[in-house]
Amino acid sequence: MNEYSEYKCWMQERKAAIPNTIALCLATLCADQDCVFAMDELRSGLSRFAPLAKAAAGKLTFLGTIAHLNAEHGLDLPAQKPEGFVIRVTDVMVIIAGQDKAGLLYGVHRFLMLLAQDKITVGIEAADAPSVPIRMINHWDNCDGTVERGYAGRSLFFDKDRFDYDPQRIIDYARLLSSIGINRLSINNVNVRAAAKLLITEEYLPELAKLAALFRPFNIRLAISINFAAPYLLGELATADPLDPAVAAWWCERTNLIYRYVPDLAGFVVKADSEYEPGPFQYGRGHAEGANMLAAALKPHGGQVWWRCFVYNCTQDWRNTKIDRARAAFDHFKPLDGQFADNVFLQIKHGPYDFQVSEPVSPLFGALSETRCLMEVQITQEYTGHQIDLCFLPWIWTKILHFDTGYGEHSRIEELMGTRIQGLVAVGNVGLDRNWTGHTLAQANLYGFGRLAWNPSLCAAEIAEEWAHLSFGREAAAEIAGILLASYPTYQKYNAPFGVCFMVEPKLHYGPNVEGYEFSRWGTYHRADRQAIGIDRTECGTGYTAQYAPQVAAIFADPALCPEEFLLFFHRVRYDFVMKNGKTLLQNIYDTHFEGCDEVQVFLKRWLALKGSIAESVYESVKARMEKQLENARQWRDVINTYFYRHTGIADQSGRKIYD
Ligand code: GCV
Repeated sequence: MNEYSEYKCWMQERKAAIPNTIALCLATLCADQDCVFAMDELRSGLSRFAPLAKAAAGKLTFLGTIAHLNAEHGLDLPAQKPEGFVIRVTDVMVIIAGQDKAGLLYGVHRFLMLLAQDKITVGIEAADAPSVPIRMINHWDNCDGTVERGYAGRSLFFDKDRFDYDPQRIIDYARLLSSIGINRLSINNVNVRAAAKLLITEEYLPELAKLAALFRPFNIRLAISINFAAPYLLGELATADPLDPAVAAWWCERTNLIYRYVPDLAGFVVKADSEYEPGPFQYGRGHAEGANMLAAALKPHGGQVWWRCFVYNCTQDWRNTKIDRARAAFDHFKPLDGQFADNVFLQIKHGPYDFQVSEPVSPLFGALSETRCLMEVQITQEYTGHQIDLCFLPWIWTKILHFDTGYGEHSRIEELMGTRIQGLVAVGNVGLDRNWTGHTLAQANLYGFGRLAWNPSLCAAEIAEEWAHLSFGREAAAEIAGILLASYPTYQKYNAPFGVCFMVEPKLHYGPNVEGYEFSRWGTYHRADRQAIGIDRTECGTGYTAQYAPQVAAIFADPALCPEEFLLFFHRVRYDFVMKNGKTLLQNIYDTHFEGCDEVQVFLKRWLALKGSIAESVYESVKARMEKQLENARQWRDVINTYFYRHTGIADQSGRKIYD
């Protein structure tokens, strides 16, 4: 690789000769109309590889659907699952075949990615298909151009209450997303406020249609977040009661109108009865009633409802130790299991709280047996460093995917993907910044999300190496992947200790504020005093552990067995509690905070050593962010250590500096 562009992410130019050159002559032998777009993508993708384009004597390239190529050209390509593909390279030909049109496109992208990693060789036969049908990004973009929890500039889609975008940039974004298998995208914030309420009116629908047309060829169907109260917010009815026939009829008509403009709209994302958003509770109705009413309107059009389970009491009294926010999603939705229409998907955050740095997997995934759901993760780094601090999220997502819910056979989350769990959805991390993600290395999180949604069995190291190779070339890849892979454990060390959540600056959610959420209404307490910290969530406490399968509950409920990263999430523990390494909880808090900060210093040194081996622009921008990260880690270290030192009066055994 000689030219590096932050804009091109993992689709860099590779003008230098590739060792095992596969020469292609771009005459497709497949007459299938569906091939044209994939062919163009292949052609433009190959233009990144100069020697290939110039190849005189090339191989013949077959592109098409598997059925078509087998029937017309006597091939024996094995059938794949929907959206799957086969890549076959022989002495005389290259075949890229899709199970369907989408699969063909994904096959083209995989071919290009393998080529860029020097992995296309004669004799290769690669077949692959996604594990789940829904691989979605949720944008939290507002129509005024701001992005809720966005750390990469303003919205790609909106400005000043209008659709406002550069079509070429949208096409480039769509290409990036389709190269990693994303097939759904919701464009607006789940908090549907101000002008966003009007996205479902004819004032905005023609523009929505134009945007959808840009994504469509890339097999990406758009979705929108809707406001449950739209019938009265738009001034057309006096109520939004889901059981009122006039409301149901209103949604049917409105949905019909939307589909006249966007016939392949994927559906509606709904945040209802959550953090002050309206919902069925307002009318004494349940969530199944609300979701099913919308599902009925979408059904004739093949649309779906993604109904978020982020429903909890956000006006809690901190004095009340009986209410436990962690219980909320299960308590609300488990009793409704089996009551949802077949085009409703419960969209469940991966943990019971809210994208915290260390929280267990939500018990709802294992417990729901009759309801389809999606797992929601956050690529945007709301609690994981705002795309200032380096935090490679596939590291944690793979751990989540390996979690064994303990319900029945094949009960690990990754095994439920494709059955009860029908998809992965993530809050996106992209904005108008030239490098898309603010921190250039945060591109790896977007890439990793797509790869895991496609194949939840991939490991974090594989993803890091693949991404680093594609983005920076083979030489720097191992070192950059190494830094990425160390980054989450490091972030965990200097953040809130051992499964305590929300020790962050209120509203901003960056930097430490130990008691920032301690006396608030959000249900986010650690209740540290002079002797102990943490919440007892066992049967003797809030009873949250009982939401898990019995054998899983037994592990979480026993402080000796509970994974230490969640110790204070599940237990109230004295500072002199002895942990697995033989040291007290307090000493472990001190140690991890000193270590975390030291490790950031090491990242910076490792990065500085890469000078000259990666493009100057990315070298400098990442260096600047790492310097800020170091300041943040120091602040965390000192605030946390001082807080616990002041509470306990017990000094660090190693005599390191703790401010008093
Ligand atoms: C879109 C957290 C975030 C909010 C977000 C909410 C949600 O509370 O801080 O910004 O709102 O989650 O997921 O709905």
